[in-house]
Amino acid sequence: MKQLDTSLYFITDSTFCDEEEFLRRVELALQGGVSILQLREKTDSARQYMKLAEKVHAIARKYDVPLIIDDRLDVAMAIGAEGVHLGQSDLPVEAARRIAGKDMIIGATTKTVEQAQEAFRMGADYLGVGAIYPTTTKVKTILTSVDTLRAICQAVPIPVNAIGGLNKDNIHVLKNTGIAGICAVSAIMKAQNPLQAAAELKQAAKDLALF
Ligand code: TZP
Ligand code: MG
Repeated sequence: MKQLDTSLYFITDSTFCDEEEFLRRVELALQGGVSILQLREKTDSARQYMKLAEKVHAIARKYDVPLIIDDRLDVAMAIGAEGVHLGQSDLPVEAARRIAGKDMIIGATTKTVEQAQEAFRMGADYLGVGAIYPTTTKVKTILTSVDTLRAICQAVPIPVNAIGGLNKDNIHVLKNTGIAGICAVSAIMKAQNPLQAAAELKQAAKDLALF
């Protein structure tokens, strides 16, 4: 059985810096206590995605943190990543599970109780739910209320993470929702010091007893 710690789920964004700085920031975030890492690339070719994923995987391994590849099961499998994250227009979880086998961590984005229950039934290991707040990260999403987030947490027995515009100063709204963790892109990726930002986010969640 996979032991999954989604408490501090860091998602990358490589669009605003060069590769060296990107990899440096990813490593700092890992040093700051990230528990699970997602490589999220939108514009690259499969080959570029794979090359970058290999580099990120080598770093994540040093910290014993699982690497999840956004959208692309082929890339995840090609580099031996620990998991894949699928949106509502990506490969269905059921198909991904059939191809990848039982050990691959499969995450799914869901915005309603129905989507969440379906993703669970199809074999998802965890869910991402949001956007809780408006986000500056490039993504096609709509806002999800905290009430819907709470209802999803109650409806499925797998870890549910909140996502979207989250930072240490606004995560208090997630108290008593039943989430297993928080996802963050900008709050860590674009921080002056990603190590400190990750550590502070982790501490804020702990202080608030969010999960
Ligand atoms: N899905 C919903 S919101 C979002 C994704 C990928 C982006 C979250 O980024 P940030 O910078 O933490 O708001
Ligand atoms: Mg995606």
